[in-house]
Amino acid sequence: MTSITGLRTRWPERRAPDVYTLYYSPGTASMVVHLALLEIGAPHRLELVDVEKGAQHSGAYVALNPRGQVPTLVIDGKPYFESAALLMILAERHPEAKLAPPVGSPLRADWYQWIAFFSSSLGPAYRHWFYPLDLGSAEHPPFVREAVRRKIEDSWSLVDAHLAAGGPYMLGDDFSGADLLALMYMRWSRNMPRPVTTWPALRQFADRMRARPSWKRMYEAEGLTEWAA
Ligand SMILES: N[C@@H](CCC(=O)N[C@@H](CS)C(=O)NCC(=O)O)C(=O)O
Repeated sequence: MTSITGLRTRWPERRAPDVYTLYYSPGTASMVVHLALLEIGAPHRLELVDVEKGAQHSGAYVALNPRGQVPTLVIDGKPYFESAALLMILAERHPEAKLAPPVGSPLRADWYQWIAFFSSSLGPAYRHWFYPLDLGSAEHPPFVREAVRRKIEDSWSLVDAHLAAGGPYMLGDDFSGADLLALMYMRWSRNMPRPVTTWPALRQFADRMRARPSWKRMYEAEGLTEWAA
């Protein structure tokens, strides 16, 4: 339409709703991304990667994710990997969902700190626990297993003390995406020598988070049954 000034009037562009495709495997590192999508209410498509059958190593999947791991999130036609990065990307693209505090705020700094802690300190320890082949053996020698166990449990002791002093959420009073990441890693401890639910503040946090609708919907969609009570 042409206005009286002779300039072409530009109506605000109508953006199609964001549609994401999440390549996932139930209960794995894709869980935090799935939870974030549900918290946001973003339209998304789930594509199952049958990790048990080695589908993550198929040529078609490796073309999307050269690491041959889940998750992969396709955003506007481009695939991205690393669960914590995907969480941060989604938080940034959907500020209204409040998965991240405002940029520049002190809480934003806390948010970065905890996301980096979970993904770069705790995450690799879990990976060592569940994938001894990464270090070259089908089973860890007892001293390695013990060291990895201790690293995971020390991390949870730190988070338990943090929540006890400044909870109920990782950033204090308000829920954020950092809580979704914490919850995913917490669930992975359920069959370990010391499950997180044996720490009092972690137990309370887990119960609070598992009451969220996103948790129930994710459980249904991924067909999970355990650690739901
Ligand atoms: N740092 C990666 C770790 C991803 C990862 O280890 N995914 C596991 C499932 S939890 C996987 O794909 N396992 C299959 C394999 O490595 O073959 C992330 O957080 O996205």
